[in-house]
Amino acid sequence: MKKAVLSILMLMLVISIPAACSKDPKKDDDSPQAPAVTETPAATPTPTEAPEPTPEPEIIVPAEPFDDQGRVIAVYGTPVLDGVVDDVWEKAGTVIPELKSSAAVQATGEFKVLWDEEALYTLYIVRDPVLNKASMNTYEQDSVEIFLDESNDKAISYQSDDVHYRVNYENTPSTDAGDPYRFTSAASLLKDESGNVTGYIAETAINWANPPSNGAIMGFELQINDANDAGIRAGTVNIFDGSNSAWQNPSVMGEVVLTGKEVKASSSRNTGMLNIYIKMAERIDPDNYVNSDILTEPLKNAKKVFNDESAAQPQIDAALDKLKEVIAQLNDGSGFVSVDSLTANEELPDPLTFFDGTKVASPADWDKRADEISRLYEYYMYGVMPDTSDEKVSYKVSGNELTITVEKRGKTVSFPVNFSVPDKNRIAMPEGGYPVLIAYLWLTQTEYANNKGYAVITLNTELIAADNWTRSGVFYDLYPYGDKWTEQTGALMAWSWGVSKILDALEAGAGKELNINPAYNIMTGVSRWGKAAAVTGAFDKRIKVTAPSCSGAGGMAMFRYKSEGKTYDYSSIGVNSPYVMTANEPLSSLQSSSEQHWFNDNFLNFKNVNALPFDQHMLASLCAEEGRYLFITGSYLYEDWTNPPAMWLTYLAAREVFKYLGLEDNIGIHLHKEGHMVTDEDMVYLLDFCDHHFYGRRIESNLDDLTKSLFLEPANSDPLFDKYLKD
Ligand SMILES: [Ca+2]
Ligand SMILES: [Ca+2]
Ligand SMILES: [Ca+2]
Repeated sequence: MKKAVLSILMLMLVISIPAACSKDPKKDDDSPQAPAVTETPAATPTPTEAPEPTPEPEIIVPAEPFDDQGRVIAVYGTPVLDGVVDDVWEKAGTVIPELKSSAAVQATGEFKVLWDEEALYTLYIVRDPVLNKASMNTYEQDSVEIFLDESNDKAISYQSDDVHYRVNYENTPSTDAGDPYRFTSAASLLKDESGNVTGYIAETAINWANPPSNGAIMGFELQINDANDAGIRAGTVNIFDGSNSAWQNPSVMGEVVLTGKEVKASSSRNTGMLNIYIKMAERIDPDNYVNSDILTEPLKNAKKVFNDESAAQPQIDAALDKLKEVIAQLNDGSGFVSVDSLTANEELPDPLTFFDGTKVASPADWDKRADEISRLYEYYMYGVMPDTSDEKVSYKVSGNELTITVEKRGKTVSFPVNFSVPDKNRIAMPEGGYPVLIAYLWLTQTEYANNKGYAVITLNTELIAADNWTRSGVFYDLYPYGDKWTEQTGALMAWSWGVSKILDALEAGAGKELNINPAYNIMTGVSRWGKAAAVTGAFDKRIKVTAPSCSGAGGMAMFRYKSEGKTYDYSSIGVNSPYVMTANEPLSSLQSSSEQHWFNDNFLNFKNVNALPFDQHMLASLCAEEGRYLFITGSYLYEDWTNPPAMWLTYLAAREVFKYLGLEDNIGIHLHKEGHMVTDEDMVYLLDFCDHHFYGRRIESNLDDLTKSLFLEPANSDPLFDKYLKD
């Protein structure tokens, strides 16, 4: 019996794995669904229907939904993942989730939980009069979620054992944290007698990382996302998490206790992970690797062991280890090792030491090292800036719009940008034209900048690369996102390409026409566009001043520096009680389905920030060059997610490289009191900084302020900060 169930489960794994691989988002919508989703073998049973009479009914007494500690009880049993409620679910208690985040929520549900040696299984029966999946944000679609803290250590941010998955009513899965291959699902629609859709059923499985035994307790939460007919999430329904923060904070989950396994029930063979890796290996395109033949034998052996009923656990584990080993050794010809082969290091990597351990010995060496850092970022994180040497860039000016046209190998794309130039009759124009602030999206202080003698150009990034998984926009029209790392450019890098085209157009004559001097440019943006601004300045050496604002993780915040849970003294900015930092944006959030398109595929393989072969002071140091500047801004208050102390650390550590090159004055930081934005105060400092460095003008601001922060105060001291403050 177990064998039959397992083989059906395996079949389901085969069917749903392509959809489960969120790394290929293009396929998400079109991938074939498990047949059970739309064509259930029989009329979809619902739990309220009376069971069909059977000749010898087995009497099953369902478990209680909760134990006396309030934990959800998972009962031992193996369902088939097909979107149909199997008999085995009757063993499990029915959990009725009662925490609704909003009165507008119409969905109600029932959950059941089972487990065996392979996986944790959940059944969701959701009643929902309106099913909608129009939103680009998967969590805003009608869908169900599972959160699991397998080691139950209740960390306040996602660690490698914490996972968070989702599946919508059409069985499209998405992963916010964890290995997408570990999650499988099936879904089917609930209909009333007239055939009207009244809700849906979802069955999911999470394969264990570490197979548990009876009595195991884990962090656990289930959630329904209820979309309204406008495609917006009306709210959520949860068992435990009334704060709606389990997606970023595993410690708010409730718990599940695993029960009911009979001691002699099984031989405890766990082939789940082996199966997952076999499927993964089978999906690898041999053309993408120069040594793909190393996979052949280990894969053959793994399949043999998997199909051999008599294979013991050590043999299964050995086959899995070997398969993992060769997958990690696959060589894509980049000269870089796979993410799994990188050595984890808690220490900040040294910008002045090459990847192979050689020290940078001279400023000329630094140029080579900077080149290496750029290539590390292109390979492991942001994706490649493509070779643009055969592009032809032209432009047209009309009103306040500059339309830029890029032609490459017979393909042509165009996009407009808006500009605003100071009035020549009021504001003296420097020789060569006005300096220009280029901002992603918009700039609140455009009038102020114009009055100070700065032109402003704004770029709508959505035209360059859509801010979602579709990999669409004019950039991807010219450089389609592919399977090979050399064909993968994340959205932040794609947006940067857009800025480079603005500079190309200005240099090609638009600058002269508009009274703009393209050599005197400043690049800025806020939040995700702050991350992008940092990338732009790092990769286009024509950017004179790089000014990323509130950029946080993936931007100017050091990955390896966590400030959450730490206490800060902010009394000098009028905050009286100690300021306790809440969650910083974790790696898993950048890798989630709503943000992963900012990066390439390799970046999604990092499970731990310590494995990154760089940290963000190295991105910052790519601006360290004669005549180039870095001006970091951020916010002290209510910006815990962007991790301001980690941005201060990035400043301190990057300053070492600037110092090494004799350019200490070319880097500054200004953290304002509050606001996820470029504030007026930031802009005064920024333009004074530029006036001073560009033209040697007399300015009001004290530029020494740009070397200071509240994190210098004794109560906020940290040995890591101090290390950079010694001299
Ligand atoms: Ca089923
Ligand atoms: Ca955990
Ligand atoms: Ca709904």
